[in-house]
Amino acid sequence: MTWFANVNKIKYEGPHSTNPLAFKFYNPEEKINGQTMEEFLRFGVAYWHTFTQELVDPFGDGTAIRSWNKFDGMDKAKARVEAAFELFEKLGVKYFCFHDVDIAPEGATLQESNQNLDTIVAMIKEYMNTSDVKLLWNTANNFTNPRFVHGAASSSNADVFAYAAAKVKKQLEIGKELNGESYVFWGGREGYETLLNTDLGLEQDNLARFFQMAVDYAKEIDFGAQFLIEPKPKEPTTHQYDFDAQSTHAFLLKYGLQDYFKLNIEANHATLAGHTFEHELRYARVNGILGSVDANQGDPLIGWDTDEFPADIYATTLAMYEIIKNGGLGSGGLNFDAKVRRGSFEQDDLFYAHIAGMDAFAAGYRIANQMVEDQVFEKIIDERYASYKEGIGKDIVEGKADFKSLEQHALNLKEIKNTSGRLELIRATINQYLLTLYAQK
Ligand code: XUL
Ligand code: CO
Repeated sequence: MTWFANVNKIKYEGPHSTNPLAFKFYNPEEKINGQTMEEFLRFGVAYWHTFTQELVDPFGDGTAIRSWNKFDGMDKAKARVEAAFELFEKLGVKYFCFHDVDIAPEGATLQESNQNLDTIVAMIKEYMNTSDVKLLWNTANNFTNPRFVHGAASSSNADVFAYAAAKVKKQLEIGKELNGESYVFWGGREGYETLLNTDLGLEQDNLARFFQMAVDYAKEIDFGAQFLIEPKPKEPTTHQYDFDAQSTHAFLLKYGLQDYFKLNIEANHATLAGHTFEHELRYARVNGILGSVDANQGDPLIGWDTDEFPADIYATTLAMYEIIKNGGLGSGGLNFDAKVRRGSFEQDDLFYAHIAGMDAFAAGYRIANQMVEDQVFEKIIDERYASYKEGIGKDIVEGKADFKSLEQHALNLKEIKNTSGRLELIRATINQYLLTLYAQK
């Protein structure tokens, strides 16, 4: 059975190809800095958007035409697995990610849900054994079902806390079974809508208790995946507890969890938080907690999480700069937490979308790599902070200054000379790199 009969294996044809079903910038075998693009970029497909999402929006029903929708229940779940591995293979994507409810329908009871999961996980495992596709990360969906109306680990109801724990426990076991390289916690409803009925202190303490229990259980079953928290400022709750990279970091430090978690940074979550994508990546990177990336983009004109496939090369270039400086993503990757637009409802659009996203990051990688080689930003920053390399600046950095020595320095100053930040020049330089991508230097 083939699910994508119109599509053959996608190949790299170079930047001048006019074949819509070919890569223009992503050449999986090509080595950059000693690593193939495939090894460094570690692209992943998000099961929920690609195989489960019906393309609903808050005002309209789903528009997606999907051939597996002729089935129901477990038959649909099995058809999706077949379609998924065909898409992975044709795209040449080596990783995928899922929530429990994406791969198997929830049953009437927890036992039944777990049985459904076991059946599908066995099928996925067989496909994994006969391909080189690996699990980037899995997670428990503790936000869609009405039982999570008041949250999961931060719910006001202890039974819900227990139910959420049971679901994560099962996903940790599945992650181990499928050799998952990372494991994600996105706090879908871990936050609050109004303080008028909320015990914020208890909710945050409980969330930390939940994370600690997950760490303990992973250790108990010897599941070595990197744990990741995915910050998001709002949506669905008004105030999410994992607002952004910095507040999530503070949370981890407060509860002594910093050695067990890194962050999964999502572009559209960064912009919802009022940050740039590169801000979130930079904060995580310089604090040693950049673990993985949900690669997408938002719509600057709409205030919600639109999860578009990334196409903005300016943004992917600045993102790839951070990832290169991070030395790659380790056991993380670039997971397309992205869905085709509601108007792109045909099944083949799934291929166009992934090709667009992979090419956008591959192009960004090539450009950023050239900029790192030429030390573009390093030179600018070195020069801008040169005053900390000698004299009083060196004393400050080396901990040899105090308020008295600083006052003495200030009293002796004849003038303070600042230098220009040269932002316009820097932007023009970035444009040169963007536009001369394939020009020989
Ligand atoms: C929601 C979101 C999730 C997480 C996984 O905004 O990004 O899909 O990536 O639960
Ligand atoms: Co995400």
